[in-house]
Amino acid sequence: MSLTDTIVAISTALDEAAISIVRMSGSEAVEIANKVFSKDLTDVKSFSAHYGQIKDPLEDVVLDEVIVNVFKAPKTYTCEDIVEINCHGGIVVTKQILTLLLSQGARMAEPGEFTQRAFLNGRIDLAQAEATLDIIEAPSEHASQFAAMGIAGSVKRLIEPLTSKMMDVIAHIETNIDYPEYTDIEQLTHEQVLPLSYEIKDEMEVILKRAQTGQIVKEGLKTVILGKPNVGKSSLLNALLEEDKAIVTDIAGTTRDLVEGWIRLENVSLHLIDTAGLRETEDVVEKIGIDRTKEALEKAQLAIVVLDASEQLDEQDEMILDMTKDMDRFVVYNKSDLVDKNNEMSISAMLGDVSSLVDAINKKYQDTQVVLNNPTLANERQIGLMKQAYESLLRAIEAGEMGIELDLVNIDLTASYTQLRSILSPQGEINLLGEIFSRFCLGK
Ligand SMILES: Nc1nc2c(ncn2[C@@H]2O[C@H](COP(=O)(O)OP(=O)(O)OP(=O)(O)O)[C@@H](O)[C@H]2O)c(=O)[nH]1
Ligand SMILES: [Mg+2]
Repeated sequence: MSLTDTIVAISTALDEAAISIVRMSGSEAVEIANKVFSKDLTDVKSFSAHYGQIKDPLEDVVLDEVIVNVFKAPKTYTCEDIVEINCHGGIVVTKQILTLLLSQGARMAEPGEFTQRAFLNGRIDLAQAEATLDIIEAPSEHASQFAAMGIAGSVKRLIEPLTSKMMDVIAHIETNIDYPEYTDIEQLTHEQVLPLSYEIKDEMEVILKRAQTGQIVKEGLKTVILGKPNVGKSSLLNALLEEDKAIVTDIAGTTRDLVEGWIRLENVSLHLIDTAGLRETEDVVEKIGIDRTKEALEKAQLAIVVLDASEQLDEQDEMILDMTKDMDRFVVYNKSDLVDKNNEMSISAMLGDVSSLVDAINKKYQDTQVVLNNPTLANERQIGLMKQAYESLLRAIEAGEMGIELDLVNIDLTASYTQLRSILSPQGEINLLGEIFSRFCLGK
């Protein structure tokens, strides 16, 4: 697969719609378009739109009336010539146009290949490429907001100050070792290297902590609604979602399977899971449901334990409170409309009165606002590399504190640096020597 061949794909969802877009990228994009379009696009301006017809040159039939957008290299998404054909959104006509372009010399693009070219041609870094996928797949508004920051290069802005500081130290140590004759470059000492390392370590800790909160914001907080049968768990799910998602009846044991839904609160998105009420039962189906409840609880990041405010707590309630005592949880008293005495966490799912719970959740996750407004690592790959870089740095610090020679300390510093840089570029592309020597003008 050469980078210069011209690729084509249907960029919009293949479904009946007002418009579909068939996109080509590559050095022959304009030439291929010229073979099938009623106007010559050779000398048109970049970022221009052209109305005309798509014709099959062999059969001389018009397939569709279209608008063609032309973007000329290098200032395009892929850094190559791009031609986008905006046709009518019929499935048949869109496919016909694609087939026609393939027959005229374009190659079917692999999944993600347009973005891959943007990356290979140096227009975006690895983190931006990932963010492009993230914005398409974003399950929530928060996730989408995150991805948008990623596309704008926020991860790079996060990483580069760290790598830059680290490279200052690495290059200096390397120079001391390799060119001791350059007496005008001072010899670094442990007393200079260690404070700088501590500084970088502290910054990494902040980034890692934010990243964890970021993952919660992005994926939604996995929240299990738990309680014995009939306390109003499904009613609470429905009240939070403001729709009748789960079946509600006055029969204990109504919910048998997990019922899921998503909501965006002010500070956090919740991935809500309504569960089968926990109790001893001989019913086979209900038993399976209860097993699923327990599995869901193991994976959950937050539990909402629902109690019935109109009844005394019983053994089952106590058992559920005990099961969740070590995790993040909220305990709510539902059916508060049936009693006079209200406490802080009183709600009435039936009446849609759940504001005390929503307020408490927003309060607990108020930090997420900071995360949302600042660059954050976007996914497990990036977080994994940051953790590796952090651990390498800790090893370097430990060695430094023990007074081990700086050239040995530098091995772990360099490892940490490379791990950090791999967040933005594949390891193979990191030219360590080049980066070291670009710092010092040694050719004097
Ligand atoms: N008065 C009052 N009744 C409620 C409230 N919430 C739920 N109920 C009633 O309690 C009964 C059980 O509600 P569900 O939401 O099905 O309870 P559940 O906990 O999901 O029950 P299972 O799925 O069987 O475990 C229904 O008759 C609801 O109308 C409330 O806030 N106030
Ligand atoms: Mg239920």
